Amino acid sequence: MSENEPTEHPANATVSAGEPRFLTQDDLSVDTHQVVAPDGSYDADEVPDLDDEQFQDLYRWMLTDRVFSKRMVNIQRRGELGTFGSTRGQEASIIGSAYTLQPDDWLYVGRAWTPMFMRGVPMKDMIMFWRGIEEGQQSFAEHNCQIAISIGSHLPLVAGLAWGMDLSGDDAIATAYLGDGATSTGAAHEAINFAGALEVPALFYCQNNQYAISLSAEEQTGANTLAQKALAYGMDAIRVDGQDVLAVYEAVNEARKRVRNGEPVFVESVTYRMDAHTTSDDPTRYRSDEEVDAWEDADPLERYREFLRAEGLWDDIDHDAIEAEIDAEFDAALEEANAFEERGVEEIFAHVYAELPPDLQRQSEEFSDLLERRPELYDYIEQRPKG
Ligand SMILES: Cc1ncc(C[n+]2csc(CCOP(=O)(O)OP(=O)(O)O)c2C)c(N)n1
Ligand SMILES: [Mg+2]
Repeated sequence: MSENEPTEHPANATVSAGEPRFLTQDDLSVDTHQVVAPDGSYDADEVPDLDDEQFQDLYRWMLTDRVFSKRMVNIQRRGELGTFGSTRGQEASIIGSAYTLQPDDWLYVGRAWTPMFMRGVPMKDMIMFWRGIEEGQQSFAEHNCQIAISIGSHLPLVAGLAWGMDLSGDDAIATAYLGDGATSTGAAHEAINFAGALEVPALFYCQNNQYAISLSAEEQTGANTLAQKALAYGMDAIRVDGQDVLAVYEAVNEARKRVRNGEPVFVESVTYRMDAHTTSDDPTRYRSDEEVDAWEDADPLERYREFLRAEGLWDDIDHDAIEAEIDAEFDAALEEANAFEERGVEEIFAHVYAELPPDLQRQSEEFSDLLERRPELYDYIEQRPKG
């Protein structure tokens, strides 16, 4: 046998002799899919097949996402919300992907709120969710969607949901949005492995927004890209420019078709979180102004506006009027959320079990007794976080 010449192995793998050859990161070259370049140029033949109304729709939803984040941060600053995680900078990544999903698809999100509105969830319920009020989540569930706050916890659920959908022959998929940080959780490995091994209709949409709170993506992993992680689990992957809404739409639309055919897919969307992780975070402590300015230049709405102008669609879009409509929708939603009735503190025992297990039943009774005996304790209980 000559050196390094591959021969057929009885186990059906090729073997090689001579110097041991290691697989390296460099064996893999991962491209980033793009339709519209940062300078706004594009090849007209490569534009995804959407009609004018859909192109305009994408803009409206991206603007909705931006306005919603701005308003939520503002009301938090006024003391009307506990905390909030802004999505400014990630609008193309969020909208381009969610636009491909169908109402029966299950959607479990990380940092992405507008996809819920796209499915019919009222803004009021999202405000309530961020105030810690459970009722908000009831309407999420009615629209086949939920938010995972515990990082990565939703990934095995989505793999399981997809398995169930497959077994019952549903014409739909299960989708998980996750962050760069979530790819380091044990749950991500279990879920992606499970989905890859069982070929369930699960789509993993990873928004690499360069940070997991203060930990940069480079510090997060030794892998060159997040997309390549999926390959180890036998799952196909694509990396896409998350500032380019058309590229995201196209990549995820193709991914969804594959997933529907029982080929799970992992998508890495390369984007940036322009604001703080949440309103409780101070990003100036871990990233430079130069870096933020560079990404400000990669604004996804601006890039998409260049495209719309070139296509002659911008003249039909009244940006100011759309923004005013979204603001009015937010005002109405806030008013409704503010009108929500004050909660009973006993409710900490509600919502998880249809029938309270004996232990919790006992605690619930003790708690009620205590409050009856010492009503002054109410002074120390902060009810729902209106402020
Ligand atoms: C299991 C768990 N550990 C820690 C946290 C605290 N935490 C909240 S968000 C976050 C970082 C998430 O980063 P990433 O997955 O990149 O999502 P992003 O917030 O950037 O969208 C952490 C550690 C949590 N919510 N859940
Ligand atoms: Mg992140």
